[in-house]
Amino acid sequence: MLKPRSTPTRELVNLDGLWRFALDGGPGPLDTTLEAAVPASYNDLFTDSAIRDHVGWAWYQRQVRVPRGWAGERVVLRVDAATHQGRVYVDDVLVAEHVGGYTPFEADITEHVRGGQEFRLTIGVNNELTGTTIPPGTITVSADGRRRQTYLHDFYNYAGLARSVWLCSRPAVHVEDITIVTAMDGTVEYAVETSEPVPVRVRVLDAGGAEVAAGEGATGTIRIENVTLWRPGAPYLYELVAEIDGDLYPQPFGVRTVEVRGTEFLINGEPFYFTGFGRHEDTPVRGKGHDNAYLVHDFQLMDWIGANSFRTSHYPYAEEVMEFADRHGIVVIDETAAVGLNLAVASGLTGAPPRPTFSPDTFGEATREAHAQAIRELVARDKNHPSVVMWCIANEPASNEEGAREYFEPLVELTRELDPTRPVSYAAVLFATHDNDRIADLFDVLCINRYYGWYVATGDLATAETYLEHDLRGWADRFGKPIMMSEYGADTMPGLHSVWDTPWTEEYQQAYLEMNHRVFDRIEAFVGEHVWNFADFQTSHGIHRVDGNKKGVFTRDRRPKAAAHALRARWRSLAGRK
Ligand code: BDP
Repeated sequence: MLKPRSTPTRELVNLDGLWRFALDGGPGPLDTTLEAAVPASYNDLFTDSAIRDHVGWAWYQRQVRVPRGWAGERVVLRVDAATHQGRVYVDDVLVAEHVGGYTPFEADITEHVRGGQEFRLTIGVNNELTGTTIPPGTITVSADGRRRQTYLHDFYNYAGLARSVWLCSRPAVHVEDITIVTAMDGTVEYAVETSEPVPVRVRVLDAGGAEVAAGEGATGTIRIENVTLWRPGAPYLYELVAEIDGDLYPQPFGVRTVEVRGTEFLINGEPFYFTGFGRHEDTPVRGKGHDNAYLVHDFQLMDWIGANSFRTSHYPYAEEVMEFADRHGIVVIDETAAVGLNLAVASGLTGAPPRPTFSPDTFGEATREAHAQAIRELVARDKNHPSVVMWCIANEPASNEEGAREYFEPLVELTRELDPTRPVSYAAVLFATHDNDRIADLFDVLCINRYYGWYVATGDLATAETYLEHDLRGWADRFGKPIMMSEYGADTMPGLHSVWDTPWTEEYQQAYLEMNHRVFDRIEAFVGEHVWNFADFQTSHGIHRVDGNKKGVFTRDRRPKAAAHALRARWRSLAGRK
């Protein structure tokens, strides 16, 4: 699905702002005095805990005027994200319904609206997570009748319209989709889908707008002479302009290749070593609401610290983030929202007897189909971003359990079918070891999440170091693939200090990271390190959380903890060597 853009043939109205908001409602006029900001999660906007803890539908509403000049055009409504399920009504008519909280959807509403006139736009959002949603969760009813949502991941279940909403015009016969695959010699393979079979022309423009290649036909291969590659830290973007009679769409792209060879991860044929973070979309008050000020500042901090990459843990991020990464040469591992497919982790936390993760009664066919759909929508949205170098299709699944292979094999195949150009990975949980993991051979890169010195061997970094080295060497030896640490981190309260190895102190976070780095540097097949987490983030309540997860190298308001300076020294010196 193409991102809405203003072009000579398409216009855009941004519908962000203040919308009427209520928990009870439907397409009719909302009976409320509340207003909610869009984009923002609704949970932290209000002081009423009934809103924060609400489970079910919530309603957003506003009047929208269709521009007068749009008569004769198709009118499309585009929702960048409705978490986790959205229903869109134009006046009283349901025009779109979508499941999946982090990917966009749209509806052609031409038949329901008139140029120059107003309509009542209502969007219902549902935050429920169940055994067949991605991510999964469970709803229970407490003794006093309240519905309660639990889930198998720690980050808070923020919900609402956390990204932009758009009203777009486009010609009746239009460009629907564009796929671009590049090679280092400047070869550009393209495929343009149109709403009807019509002649297609393409032009490639360089960053200065000069035409550097052109072709005809809905699919084809053209070549940019003296191509400038997109490189990590040195981005360069071209635009492929797809044209048909009456419509034109410019798709930015970069020319670069990605390949896994032996134990190396190659970008443009050169070994790449990932430095950076697993992150979250999480800020005070906005929750997961996209915010351009935080976008700019977070990328500044990543640059300051010497991070060349990040993983979109644990869901697809706003498209603005992906485009920013393209423009600024930051490398991205792009993850689906499949976090928590692991009932052993849940039982470890709750004491409940373990149930098998993959079974018809737990996560079966229907979950896998939702997961497949999440992969389809992620690849469809992000396939043309040069910054995206790898798909991560799940975080910490029970890859050691029976049924894991049957569950994952078709999903890996699907991902490769949808995009044969990028490596595929998953992030492995502590319980999945090189001995008992059942799926790692299906993937290209071993992404390992480990917390030795935090959840295991807490406060004992010497023991942690031996455990970690044994564990990582086992993976490297058994699979012979590139291996990276996709999560390692220690909760840290800023301002807490100690001369000893004392968990929660700033010194401990630094010593913990340094211990990990000593081990990484001893393992040849190592291709990267992503610290957990870039910044502190909000979680559900729990006895091992203090106002959220404190493993951030930056606080939630983006101030550096002591470890930030140590990481900066390491990553800046690695940038010179690796
Ligand atoms: C890992 C999860 C991550 C958590 C982290 C933690 O992948 O989402 O936030 O643990 O506990 O297991 O800090």
